[in-house]
Amino acid sequence: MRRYCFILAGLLCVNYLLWADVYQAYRERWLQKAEEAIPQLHETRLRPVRLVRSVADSVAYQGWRMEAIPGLDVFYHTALKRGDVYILDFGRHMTGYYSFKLSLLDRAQDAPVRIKFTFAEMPIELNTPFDPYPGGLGRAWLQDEVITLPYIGEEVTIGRRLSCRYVKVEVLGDSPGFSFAMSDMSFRALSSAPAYVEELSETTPEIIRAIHRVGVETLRECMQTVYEDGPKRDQRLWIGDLYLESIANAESFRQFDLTKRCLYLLAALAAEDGQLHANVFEKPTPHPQYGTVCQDYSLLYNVALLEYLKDTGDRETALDLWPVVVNQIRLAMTYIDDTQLYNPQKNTPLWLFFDWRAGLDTYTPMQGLLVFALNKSYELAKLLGKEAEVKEWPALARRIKKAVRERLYDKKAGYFVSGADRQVSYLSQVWMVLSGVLSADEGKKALRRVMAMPEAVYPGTPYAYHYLVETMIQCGMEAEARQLLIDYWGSMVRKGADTFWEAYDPKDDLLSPYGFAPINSYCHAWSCTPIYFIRRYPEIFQR
Ligand code: RAM
Repeated sequence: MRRYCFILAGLLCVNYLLWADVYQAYRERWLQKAEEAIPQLHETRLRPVRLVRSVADSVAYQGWRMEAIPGLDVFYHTALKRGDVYILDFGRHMTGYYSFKLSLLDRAQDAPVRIKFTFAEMPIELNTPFDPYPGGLGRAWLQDEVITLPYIGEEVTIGRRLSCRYVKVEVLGDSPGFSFAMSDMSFRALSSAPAYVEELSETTPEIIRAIHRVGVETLRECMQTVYEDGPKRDQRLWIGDLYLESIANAESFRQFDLTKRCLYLLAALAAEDGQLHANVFEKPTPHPQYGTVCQDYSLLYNVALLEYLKDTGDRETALDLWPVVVNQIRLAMTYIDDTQLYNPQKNTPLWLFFDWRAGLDTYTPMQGLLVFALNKSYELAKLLGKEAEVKEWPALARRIKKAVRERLYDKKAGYFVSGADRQVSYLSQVWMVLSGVLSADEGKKALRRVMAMPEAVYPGTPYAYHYLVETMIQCGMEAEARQLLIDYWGSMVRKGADTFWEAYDPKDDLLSPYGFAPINSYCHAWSCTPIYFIRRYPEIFQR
């Protein structure tokens, strides 16, 4: 009888684990904590600083540059006629709401006025037809709006939040019966970042100052009521972006409420089995992108929480969110197979992201990231006095490390390979260093070798380059790390970036993960991390 009772209790437990919402007891409070930490948005009112025109230029980034033209002083009194096109330059990247006013110049309005606005972060958005739309993401992210006004004179504000530097005005409908002008236009720019960022040391070269400036602008624009990935496109909280934005924020704005809000929001919206969703939305009410789970991002949440605790000392939050940390590891471990490696097929296959570089094999990077996350999560456990609860983690990490070395390291060549085709990529070496599988010395050799191989798969986004710079610093390759930052982010600055871009390959200006460069985000969260490097390692970057 007792035996049956045990079996029954066991079955109930399994059933509970399979079907229960593991965060049921916490969700409501977590969501409330997320709401309480919503930061205030600071407003700046901006007006255009010049009129410009697009000039096709094969040497310019993506084939277009902007040239200033005179006339802004008279623009507000100039009669607008059907077919007129003007481009207004606000002089900086802005995120917020656009307003304008039309006024009557003579006679009486006898027909509606129709105007098309196109808001652009980059010249390419003003010079590429949007339709027929070839992109892989929703067409309506592109920022073109047609407005028809039966009555003019009142200020009009476009309802959707926008992200741009340039505003193109095309007059689609006027009337021979009257004349009108655009008598005002302004932009209410929003950000939850405080205004101030400490100066760099006086010895810092101009190119590094410029990279820092652009990084700060990028982060400022992405800091809204969550860390957004891109204020133009996606406009939501992704874990991978959050991690990088939060470490850059810790070195600059130090707006920690925002980090806290994001950590709570992601936890409150996790799936019932405990797994975090890769991204969440705030509006109309907080909800996740159901079904989108990314294994590397789930694990990076743990690292983001650790860094938050180290930066703020906020143990209360870290303890509160500790169950999320444990669950990300528990769930990832269900993918470990008999070889002691992460096997993507062992359980429901999850998205392994790592970079937008097409064709990247993520098998080896995944092993490294898992060990990295185990190490960092254990560090967090120690800070919170939770080691006893997770005492098996160090041994798990050791087993994976051993298996990885035995199976994925090409000893003769001195680097790691990935997948059935034994792909050689920068990111495989990167994650093997960050996990501690490769020592600093071995890592240096592996990286130098792989980076000298023209056929090696190199990163396609600033997101992946971030980890490469971090790895170089860890391997004692300070000079190379500094040069890479100058070459990669510096070349965006030289090509005219006001804010750093989502995807960037110096060899391919039209690179787009979505098949259409205008839909790329040109102010992208994960690209802001030069701020982190420059401020965190002044001895490398500020001299
Ligand atoms: C895109 C965005 C975002 C990133 C994901 C993986 O939608 O660029 O920043 O985190 O992909």
